[in-house]
Amino acid sequence: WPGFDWADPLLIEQELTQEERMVRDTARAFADQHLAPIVKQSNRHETSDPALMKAFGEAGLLGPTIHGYGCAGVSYVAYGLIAREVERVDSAYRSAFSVQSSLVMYPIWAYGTEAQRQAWLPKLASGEWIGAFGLTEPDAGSDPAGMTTRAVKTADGFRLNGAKMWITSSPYAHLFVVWAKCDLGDGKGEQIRGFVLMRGDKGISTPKIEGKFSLRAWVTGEIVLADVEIPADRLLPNVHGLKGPFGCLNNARYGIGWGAMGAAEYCWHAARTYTLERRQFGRPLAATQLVQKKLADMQTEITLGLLLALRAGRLMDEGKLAPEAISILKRNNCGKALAIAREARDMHGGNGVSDEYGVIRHVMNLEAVNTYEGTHDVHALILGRAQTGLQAFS
Ligand code: TGC
Ligand code: FAD
Repeated sequence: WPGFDWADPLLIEQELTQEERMVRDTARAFADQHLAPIVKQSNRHETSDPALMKAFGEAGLLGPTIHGYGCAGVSYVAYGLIAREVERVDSAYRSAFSVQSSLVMYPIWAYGTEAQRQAWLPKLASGEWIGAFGLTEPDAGSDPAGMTTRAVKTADGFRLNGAKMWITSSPYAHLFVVWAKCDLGDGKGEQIRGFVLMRGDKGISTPKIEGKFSLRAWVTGEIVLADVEIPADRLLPNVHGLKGPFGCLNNARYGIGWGAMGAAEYCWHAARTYTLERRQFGRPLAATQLVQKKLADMQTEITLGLLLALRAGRLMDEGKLAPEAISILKRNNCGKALAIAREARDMHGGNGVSDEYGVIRHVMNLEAVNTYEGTHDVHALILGRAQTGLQAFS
């Protein structure tokens, strides 16, 4: 019988192509060099440096599945591996990466004109520009169809009014993909449409959300729109309706499914190391049955979660991954990662609440990760609807 690799029991490493391993190694080196050394202080003091996005860009990690426009053009599995390595350090950094890649660059690529792609994607790929994605509003979170932000057609463009809440990167952003209801006068009536706004547009402000006890290492804010006038070529013309923002969310949720496993792996390995070193009652904690059961549960859930992510990635690359299957991935892996992080925190005893050990930071982060991009329960309702044909949202 072959030997057992406790950290990779099902030899997932062997399922990766050479290119995927290379991308993963690049992301790991980037995370070790640029993210791990700063994360503790950044999280402790709730500070972050927007220049970090340029470092992501220089490493070639932004918008990685897009071909051309300064992007790497790699597989969705490779994209997932980047998310896993970045989130192994901190979910806030993966958030910055996900939003830039899947929620800002993707819609410009998928729904924009060639001129829009040429104008904006290279600057976002290099990290020279930071992007934000505005869907959620103060009174419309799980139910984005309830948004009240409106765009009104003017003689030479659009005027936008409204407010977006809980927007990753907004205080730093140069460019904003904002979803608003609009009647283009094309006979389709009022529809949700995507608009690209710029930092310099008159009437836009992006206050930081203070007092956030999750994802403290990267900024979150609002986007407030007061009579913001934009030219006509800022409309993303090739999509209308909720399938516009949801198309972006499919990609981002997929990446989060991988990323959450990176955070979970950090916590599992930390719990293993700590309980091997910590002695109570005259022996290592890791020599107790309860601790070994907890480690076995973590190992099992992470192995299953990574297999799920890998299979989803292969299907994504073949264009065969249904959005509902992405709900299984996002819901399972975020929920399991949060449970693992909480368990790892407990296994560290009192030290577990100190940021010296990192696990409490992951617990706090994963609370938000389990909530954004569709809460754990909203994904259950998506799956419930898909198997019963009955919607239970309202
Ligand atoms: P529903 O009737 O289901 O659908 C309306 C239209 O949208 C289409 N659609 C999708 N298209 C593509 N992909 C998907 N996943 C899609 N889901 C729905 C659907 O086919 C339909 O199209 P059409 O042409 O027939 O009009 O819409 P509903 O209003 O009943 O939606 C319910 C629900 C719960 C599924 C949806 O509202 C939902 O997913 N809510 C969660 C909201 C959410 O995820 N928000 C995320 C905000 S962004 C964010 O959190 C970023 S954090 C990132 C970070 O920092 O990392
Ligand atoms: P609500 O929708 O009010 O939900 C509250 C609770 O009610 C949840 O437990 C939910 O599961 C439950 N619930 C809701 N509906 C039902 C139902 N029908 N049946 C049963 N239970 C239900 N949004 C963006 O657009 N862009 C971003 O960049 C972005 N970044 C974010 C960053 C952070 C740090 C956070 C915390 C959020 C971010 N969000 C972003 C917003 C995020 O997507 C929303 O918080 C999320 O979709 C949930 O919406 P809500 O907060 O309004 O909660």
